Amino acid sequence: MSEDALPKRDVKEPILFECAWEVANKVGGIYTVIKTKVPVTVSEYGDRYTLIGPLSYKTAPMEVEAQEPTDPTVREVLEEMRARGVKCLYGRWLIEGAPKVLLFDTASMYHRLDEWKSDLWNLAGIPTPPNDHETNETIIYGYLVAWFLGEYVARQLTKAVVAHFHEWQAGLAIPLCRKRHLDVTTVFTTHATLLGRYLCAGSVDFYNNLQYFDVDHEAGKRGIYHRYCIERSATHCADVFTTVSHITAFESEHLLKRKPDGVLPNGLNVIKFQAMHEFQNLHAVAKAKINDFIRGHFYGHFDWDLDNTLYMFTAGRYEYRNKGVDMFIESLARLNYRLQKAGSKVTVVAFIIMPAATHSYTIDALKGQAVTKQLRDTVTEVQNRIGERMFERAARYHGDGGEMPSMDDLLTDEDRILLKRRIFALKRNSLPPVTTHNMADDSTDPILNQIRRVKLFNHNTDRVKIVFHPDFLNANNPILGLDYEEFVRGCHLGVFPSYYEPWGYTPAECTVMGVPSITTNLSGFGSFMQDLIDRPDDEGCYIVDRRMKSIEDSVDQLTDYMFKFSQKTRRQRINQRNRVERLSPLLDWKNLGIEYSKARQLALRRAYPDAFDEEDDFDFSSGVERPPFSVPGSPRYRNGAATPGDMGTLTEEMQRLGTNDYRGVQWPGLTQEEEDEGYP
Ligand code: G6P
Ligand code: 1S3
Repeated sequence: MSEDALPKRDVKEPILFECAWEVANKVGGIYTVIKTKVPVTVSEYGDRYTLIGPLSYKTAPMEVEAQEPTDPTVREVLEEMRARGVKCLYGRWLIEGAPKVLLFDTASMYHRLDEWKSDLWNLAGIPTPPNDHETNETIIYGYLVAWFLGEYVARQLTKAVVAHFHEWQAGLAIPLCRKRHLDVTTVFTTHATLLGRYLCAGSVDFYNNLQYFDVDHEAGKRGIYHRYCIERSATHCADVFTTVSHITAFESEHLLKRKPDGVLPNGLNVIKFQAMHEFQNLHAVAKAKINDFIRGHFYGHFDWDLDNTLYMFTAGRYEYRNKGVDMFIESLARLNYRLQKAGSKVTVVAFIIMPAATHSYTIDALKGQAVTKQLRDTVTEVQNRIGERMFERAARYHGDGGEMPSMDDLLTDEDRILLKRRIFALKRNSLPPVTTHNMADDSTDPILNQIRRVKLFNHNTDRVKIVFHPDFLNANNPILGLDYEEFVRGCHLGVFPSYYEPWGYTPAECTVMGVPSITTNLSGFGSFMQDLIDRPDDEGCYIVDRRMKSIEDSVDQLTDYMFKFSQKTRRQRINQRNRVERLSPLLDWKNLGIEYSKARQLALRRAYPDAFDEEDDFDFSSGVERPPFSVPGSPRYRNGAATPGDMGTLTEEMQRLGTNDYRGVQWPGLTQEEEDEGYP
């Protein structure tokens, strides 16, 4: 059939396939993006929405309920693919919104890897080395998705199909769709760039040299040239290219050589409590659990007041420099000095929650919890016995005006000895450990080494104590037995001084739980908040300047934020938590989901321009609430910047303008001399 003879596809009710390596497969932040966004996407697309991911036999049975496809075209395509040996699971993802999912078993097609690799080389000139497992998975997944989409659009000819891909691991299908001229329109969203992550983890002055990197050379030097080619071809072949923040848009323009069409900020599925004070109560309950851990961990040296203690924390993937742990520890050392010098009665316990290779819990950490538990049990026993005796004495009253029992009668010698034994068990010759686990690489671990360098060893005189928990949190752990969410609620301040952070879910999660946080203007989240709120500091959203300030000045600024926070009264902290929590709507998918709608609209317009009238404006009426949203006692939002991913701004104005038009603080300008010199 000639192209003219093909029926026109309906762009008003398109079909949507969203593809990502983390669909029903938790690896990192993209899982959170996809999973939390599902309810708004389902409300817009209903059964026209399907997610496509890889099939992990370990996790899929817990995440997905198998079902037969209701769409006859999908059923037909899958039957055919199965007949040719493809294994897959189709069903409902068991999360809020219960979307349809299709998971492909990449292992079932490994025998075609070489064939597909040579096809990729012939088609797109992308080379692939033999032993890169992640790339092999990417190729098979990409070819399966492209195969599925090709068969689908060849059978279903009436509706337009939008295929949205996240990150390079899912992006390979995009050049395949383009080269095969599949009648789908594609959106590619990158959540970081491969080169950016690698370059930042080294000791490069990344942001000031972005325009000078010889990208092919740098990728080759790091052994990721083939991956970079996949990422770059997905970027260039997509109808619409987007990132998660303006800072990553800026980075992408230089490293991937395409200016993004738009920014799609990450949201969360915000759950509002009936009563405002409910989240404050949750803080108090969770804090009590952290208090229990502290009594155990610091046994023998626990000589401070928990009512005057603040819990600060950082958490995330163990990327020492990228996540700013280096800056956090240095600032903690300075905070310790300032608190000591000021004679402060406040104690700050700083937690670092970053999974690393470990052997097990340390004996010392386990013992601490055991001896305090024994003490607690003994006190409960003694307490019960005292109660019994008191009751017995009181019950024998017969009108003679008998006296109250004395303490000596109630607390026997036996009880005293038992209690003393438990107290002696709390004696300890060593300092409370800075880590809860035996590290696999104790002597070379960068976090431990820096703690050693700044000498934060949990001395009694230290006002800042450190607990490095190199594992995920879990309510069933014998040490720090809380789930991550509960732990965050119990803390007072999250500290995330990242150097490389395309978005950064950790501070966003703090915000919706009403926990103040510190981020930087190099993180997508930090810049986003700075862009939306006039004075973010006043709202409990502190932003360290890591763009225009020297490292030394940024460390001082971070120290200052933490010191000032430590001077707040309880009342001020409670007020600040209320203010932070009020920012939640800014991060709610109900408001941010519209940016995804815009991206899809743009993709449809680009693929089917004739289906839209000249005056036809984007139709955003479907299901998503538009800001300004109702926020009680609302903070001062910046004028006109309520939807920072504004597609119109980026596609129309920004294509025209230079690089410095990205939202957020300006970049340091280069002198003419520096411009001429280029990247050293
Ligand atoms: C919440 C609770 C209060 C408690 C307070 C402690 O607001 O509702 O009952 O006093 O937390 O706050 P703090 O910042 O000292 O942990
Ligand atoms: C990326 O995960 P990461 O921690 O490796 O994607 C996340 C979701 O978009 C984002 O929040 C994070 O900044 C990126 O770095």
